[in-house]
Amino acid sequence: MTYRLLIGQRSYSSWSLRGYLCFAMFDIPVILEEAVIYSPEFASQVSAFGGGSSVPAVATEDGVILRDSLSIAWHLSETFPRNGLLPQDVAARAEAQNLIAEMHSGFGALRSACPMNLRTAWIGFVPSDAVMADLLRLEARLGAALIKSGGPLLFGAPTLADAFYAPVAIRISAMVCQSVRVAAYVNAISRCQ
Ligand SMILES: N[C@@H](CCC(=O)N[C@@H](CS)C(=O)NCC(=O)O)C(=O)O
Repeated sequence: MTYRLLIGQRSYSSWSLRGYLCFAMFDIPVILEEAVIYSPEFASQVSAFGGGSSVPAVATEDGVILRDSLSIAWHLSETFPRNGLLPQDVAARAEAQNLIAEMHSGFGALRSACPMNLRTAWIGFVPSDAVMADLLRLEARLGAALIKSGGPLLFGAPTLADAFYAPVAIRISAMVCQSVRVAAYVNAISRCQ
């Protein structure tokens, strides 16, 4: 089965990077197509692909278009149960699903204050109270998973949880100081494909 994946620039689009990592980290073959977000052609590129209004989008061989990073993640984890997309252990798997869902629906203050741009770093970024609350929650979530698994990634070996947290972990590392444990995670995830 060969999938087609439509994404935007991975340096500027965290959701595109997540969609890409859902395939790349687990050796799932995919044909990559790239749209240019923030360009006048973007909407027509997504619509020509058969998507909704955003990237990532995936075309399956059955002619279904997956229009959201979460549906892409769930579909691939069900279709490739042997590729290790989620932890084998039932409790760890539930925790990974929790983390993925929370990244998908939460961390709004952090998301809007720290827009994705992996091509630059900021000096003197001062987080607002709301951003700091998100950062503390993020650090608590990552820290708890890393203590339990022993690292270097959230559940030891790479899982979809890393695919979902990598973009935010890497981008906040360029803005704010974090605990040694989370900094080590950022280091580990940066070395993954
Ligand atoms: N909930 C969506 C969010 C995707 C998203 O917001 N993608 C952005 C790029 S990072 C996008 O395509 N924005 C263009 C638009 O919405 O018009 C997902 O998880 O896939």
